[in-house]
Amino acid sequence: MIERTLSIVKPDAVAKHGIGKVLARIEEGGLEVVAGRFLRITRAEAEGFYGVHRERPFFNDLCTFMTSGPVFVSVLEGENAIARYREILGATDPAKAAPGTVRALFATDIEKNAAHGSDAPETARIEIGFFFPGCELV
Ligand code: IDP
Ligand code: MG
Repeated sequence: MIERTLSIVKPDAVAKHGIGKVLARIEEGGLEVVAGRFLRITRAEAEGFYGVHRERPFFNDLCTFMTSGPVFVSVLEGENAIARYREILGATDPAKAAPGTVRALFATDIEKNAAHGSDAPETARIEIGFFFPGCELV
């Protein structure tokens, strides 16, 4: 099934000049970039975006990290894009991420883990609408 998913190249990977390297893996992985924005996330946006994690002990630090520098947010499209992009990213904890994945290559630790990918169709739809409010899914 052709899907769309939301990608964020997080502040740590942007600071390491990793935007192009992540995009290269996306494109080599058979996914297409169909929308993109370079921006600095506000505190309120970070808290809203990661609202499902509000009760987790790492929530405050995560929001501080996500607002610490610019990010590159994009919409990816392709066959099974949601699962495929999460394969390209690797596990949340870079210590557990498969060799060659974005997080194995570029992440610093479980928090500063280089990039975000949506985890399911419903969250992808919500997350895409969060940063690309005019972008209707067909
Ligand atoms: P995911 O990004 O692989 O879907 P989630 O469990 O949804 O992982 O967590 C969202 C983000 O919160 C992670 O990408 C990471 O930046 C951060 N995070 C997750 N677990 C921890 C933790 O145990 N300590 C610190 N930060 C964490
Ligand atoms: Mg997640």
